[in-house]
Order: sequence, then structure tokens, then C-alpha cells
Amino acid sequence: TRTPVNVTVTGAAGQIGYALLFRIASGHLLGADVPVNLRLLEITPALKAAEGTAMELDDCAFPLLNSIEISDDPNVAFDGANVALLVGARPRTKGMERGDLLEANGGIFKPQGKAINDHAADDIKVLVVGNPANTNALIAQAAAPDVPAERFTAMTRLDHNRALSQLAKKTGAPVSDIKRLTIWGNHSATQYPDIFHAEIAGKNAADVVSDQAWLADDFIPTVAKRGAAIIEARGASSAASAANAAIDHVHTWVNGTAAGDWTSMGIPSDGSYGVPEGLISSFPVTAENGTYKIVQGLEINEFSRARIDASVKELTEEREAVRALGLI
Ligand code: NAX
Repeated sequence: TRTPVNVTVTGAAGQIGYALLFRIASGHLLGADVPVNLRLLEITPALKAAEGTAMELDDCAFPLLNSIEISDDPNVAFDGANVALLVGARPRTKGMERGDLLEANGGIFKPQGKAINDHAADDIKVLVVGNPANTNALIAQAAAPDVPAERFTAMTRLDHNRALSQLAKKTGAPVSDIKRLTIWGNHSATQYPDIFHAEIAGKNAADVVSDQAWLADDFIPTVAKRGAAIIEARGASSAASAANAAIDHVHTWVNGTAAGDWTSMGIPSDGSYGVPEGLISSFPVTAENGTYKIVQGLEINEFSRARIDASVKELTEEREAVRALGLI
């Protein structure tokens, strides 16, 4: 049998944690033949709730779940971690300034990055879900100088999946017919879902839609503001769909993209497509054998260029702000 993989989940007692842990334990994260050791990190007051979730995990008798450990110490929770899902974060509360939000999250992601640096396994792969995800990933990465920078990623897969679904609805095509969609930039309202390179059953998606007004006034804002629409409807933020996207992100990273397709991941820029080096921005990527590559050579039209630049500008400002706070 295979050696179990150590998977650390932070914010394990939260609502995304609750939707995520059972799918990791049932084999959806890494594969139906890969046993896992779950390491749950929570803040002290939430340890009891995490224990309750662990009791339920026990009660599922998952054949692939080798062990569960719960801790409020990042040095313990990240010890030997092969995969880390950083879900717990400080949400923006009413009246909170951006600087305060970034500072509060720096207090979470800087020590977690250091603990990953000092204790995680050599093959560690990190996905940051907790918002502001791209900049939190940057903070964690900066605190982990011994870990290759490209192992720190931020989640835009939920945005990617939302865009797939909206495009499928508009065109009547099944989502499985849609390939090569891209989310560019920040996981925020400035993100840019790009259909100009996407294909629907082999035909260019922008040609199939051929409705510029729908694209600019409906599709892009619907995808970008979907999180707020879910809160409005549910009275709580996206949880099951966010957990599903986290599963998709790691599964694709580890097991690869399908031939002829790509996905979207927030990753450290190498300068491609004019995105300043080091910013953690969403790109079209392919993955193979546990590593990913930015899809190169796509032609970026004027419509796309302006939107990518606007989102990248926001990321640059966030980087400046955390730099000024001494967080990177
Ligand atoms: P919850 O508030 O339900 O859960 C967060 C959990 O994190 C809590 O149990 C809390 O005790 C824990 N936590 C806080 N600080 C911690 C620390 N230092 N170490 C370990 N655990 C800590 O939030 P939930 O709905 O689960 O959302 C989690 C994060 O995901 C939020 O930041 C949210 O904004 C973000 N999201 C990101 C998305 C994305 O696409 N990238 C989409 C969904 C979601 O909005």
C-alpha cells in the first residue's frame, strides 16, 4: 500500500473546512488509492469544534483516512506536511480599513509561512483559500525563503468554475464541452474571466457567444460578483463550492490537466503577459507530474489587456501595502 500523504488544513472548524475535510478523507483530493493523514490547525477557542468534526470523520470510517491530528500550533500542524490548505483567515468586518485587514492577515500568514518553511516536507504544495488569497499567499511565501516560491499558490479555481458554469448556461453547452477558459489577476471583483481563447466543443467561445454587451455587462460582473450574490441569497458565504474548487485546484496540480485543456491558478508571476515578477496573480496553467506551467503565447486583445492590467494594478497596490507594513 502507498505511504499516507500528510494534508494540513487550517481553519478546519470553519464552514469551508466542514465541506472540505470529508472529501479529502474520501479520496477526492489526491486520488482513490492515496491514504491521508489529516492535520487540522485551528485557533485555541475553535479546537473543540475541530474535535467535533474529527469525531464525525471517524464516524465515516473512511478507508483512506489513516489518522487525524488537531493542533493550535502551526509548528505541529505543518510538521511533515506534503499538502497545506490555508483556509483560516481574518475576514473583513464592517468599517475595517484595508491596511487593518492586511495587517491582521499578516499576523496569521507570516507565522504559518515560517512554520511551513521550518517543518513541512520537501515536496510541500500550498494552496491559500483565505482572503485576500493572493496577497496572503505572498505573505506566507515571503516567510518561507527555503521553499521554492512556486509551491505557494492562491485559489481562483472557484472563479474559473463559476465562469465555466455561466458560459455553459449562456450557450446551452454542457460544461464538459468548454475548454481553455482563463481567470486572470486577483481573486477579487477586479478579476478578469477571459473567454477569447476558450473553446466550446472545439469552436472559439467568443465567436459562439458573439455578444460583446453580454460579455462586458453580464458575464464578467456576474462571475466577479458571484461571491456577494451567494452571501445575499444564502445568508452565508460560499462554502461547498469553495471547498470543491480547493479540491479541484490541488487535484489538478498533483494529477495534471487534461490534454488540450488548461486551468486557472494564482501563482507567482515570472513576468509573463506583462504581470510584474513575483506578484501572485491568476494565469492559464497546465499541470503535469506535480508541476505547473503558464500557458505561453496567447494573443491578448485590447479588451483583455485593459482588464488584466486593472486587476494586476490592484495586486501591485496590495503588495506595496504589505511591504509598507513590513509583512514581506
Ligand atoms: P469561517 O469563518 O467559517 O472559518 C474560518 C475558520 O478559520 C474559523 O474556524 C477560524 O477559527 C479559523 N482561523 C482563524 N484564524 C486562524 C488561524 N490563525 N489558524 C487557524 N485557523 C484560523 O470562514 P469560511 O467560510 O470557512 O472561509 C474561510 C476563508 O475562505 C475566508 O477568508 C473567505 O474569505 C475565504 N474564501 C475564499 C474563496 C476563494 O475563492 N479564494 C471563496 C470562498 C471564501 O469566501
